[in-house]
Amino acid sequence: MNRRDMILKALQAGAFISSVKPMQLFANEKKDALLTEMTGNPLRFPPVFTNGGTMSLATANVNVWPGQNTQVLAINGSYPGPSVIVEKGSVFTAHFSNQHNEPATIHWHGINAPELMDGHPKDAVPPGGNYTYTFPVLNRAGTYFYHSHADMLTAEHVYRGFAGFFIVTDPAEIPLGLPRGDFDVPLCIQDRRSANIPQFTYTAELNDVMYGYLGDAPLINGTPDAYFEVNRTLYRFRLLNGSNARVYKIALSDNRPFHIIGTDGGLKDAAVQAASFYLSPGERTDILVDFTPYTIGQNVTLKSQAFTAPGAGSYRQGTELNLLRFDVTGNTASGGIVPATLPPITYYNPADVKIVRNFTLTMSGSGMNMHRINGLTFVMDRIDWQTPLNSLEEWKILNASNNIHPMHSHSEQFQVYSRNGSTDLPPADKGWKDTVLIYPFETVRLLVRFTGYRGIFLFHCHNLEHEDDGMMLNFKITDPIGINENNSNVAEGYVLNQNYPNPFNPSTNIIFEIPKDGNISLKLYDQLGKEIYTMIDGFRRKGSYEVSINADLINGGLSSGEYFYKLSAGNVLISKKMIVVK
Ligand SMILES: [Cu+2]
Repeated sequence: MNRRDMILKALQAGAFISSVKPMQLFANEKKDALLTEMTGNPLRFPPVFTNGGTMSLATANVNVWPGQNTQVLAINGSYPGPSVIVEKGSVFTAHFSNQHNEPATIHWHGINAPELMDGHPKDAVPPGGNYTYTFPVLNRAGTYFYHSHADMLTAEHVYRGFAGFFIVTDPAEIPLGLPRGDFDVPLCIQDRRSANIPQFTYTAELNDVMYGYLGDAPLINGTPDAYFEVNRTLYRFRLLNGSNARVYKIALSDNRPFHIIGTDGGLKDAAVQAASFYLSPGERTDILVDFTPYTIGQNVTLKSQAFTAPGAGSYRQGTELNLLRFDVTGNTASGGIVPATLPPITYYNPADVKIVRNFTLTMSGSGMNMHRINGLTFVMDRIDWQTPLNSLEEWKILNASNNIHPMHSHSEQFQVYSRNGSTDLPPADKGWKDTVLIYPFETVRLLVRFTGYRGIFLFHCHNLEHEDDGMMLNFKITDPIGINENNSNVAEGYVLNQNYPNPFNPSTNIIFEIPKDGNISLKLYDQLGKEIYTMIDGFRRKGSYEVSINADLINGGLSSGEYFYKLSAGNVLISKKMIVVK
């Protein structure tokens, strides 16, 4: 059944709500065009999450297809989950309440969060349990994502609805003149199976594990046959591929070009014109679309073009799909522009690479654990490699399988350096990334440096069936230069307490004790271990001391981020981490 047949069938069943405008009713269009105009559902938007509030996971019945109940796995009863919108530098907090009958975690995809806030499956919250996620928002402004990351349940949870936007804003970007407010529109693209309408039935069989659980019915922000009324002006669309496995080749139905302005980790360093780009599961791309050339009453459709993957594994991928119809209905101007310049991005220099890691992606055998990285499948408590802080690494990933793999790294963003040796990258690759699509038999080189949190993080395929099949490894970010917030705060009678408040802006206090008279120092370091400020350096009598510092008065003002303070006396060295949040 093609889409038109589906629409007709749905019309016969009375399933669609008419959204006709009088103007469109009387438009002198041929019947086919009028039918298209008359059908569809207005694009929905999830509610905005109130920072500091509760995120409660439970099954819920919602209307995805009008007039029919779909049982979903929802956050606060909403599918997709409520959209988090937080400002860079603020502290994000969500009190997670797991009211579902399976273990669950929330992973903040693309967000740089401490190990215990990252939603690793080892930190699963049991049914009935609660957990508070809280961390300073260190990322650049951009379009991020949150979703389930429960062990071997991620794919089913996400398919059933457990996912949402995590959007970071930054007032510093306002002067760029990008479209804002009603003209800044997040679009989460997912696919479901029309054969199961109205349910999100998830029964992954062998082919689904091999290739991913692919659907034929696209939902945009949970809206089937979605349309969105636009004005004849410039819009920013934040595209998130929240699908389990489907890759989209995004384009407009008339092939009119648009501008790509953002990748996974926020704005690119230039707006680049393009007529299409690939968006694989977990990836985000922000684009500017100008509707000025259209006339009122016209429409144009955001679609996924047919494509063939360069390899044998294009099974059911590459299907042409209509995603979202834009109905041009007004003349209100957004006031937004395509910026001539965007803030620069410093690109890593491959000459600075300290460590090269090779990853080979394979698919072999049948049943469970077909998908492997370096021959391995995921083991919860096995650390597959250690990455030292602050060292630039090259990750050379060879896809030795006949299937598409979108590879995702937790913790900090990376940069794509080359594809099959070519550094002439498509515009959606160039910028900050956390997920990269790797075609069959392709080699992609990434450059990555972790500068912040230590601990255990994940590297995995974001085809969620592949991930749950074990295509995932643990790596541990370690601290070889001796700055470690996890050590004891007591050594040989010396005591260094956690500063308070923490995170802080601009002032904080540090209390320490020394058990005997002698020379001590208390100094502040940045994440690279560079000494940036001396609080005390000299003789002190035995006793307890309190020191206050003001971040605004150090080195012309410290920016948001992690810093370390060390107390040293003879052979004794104690260090703690502090966080500045502007
Ligand atoms: Cu994969």
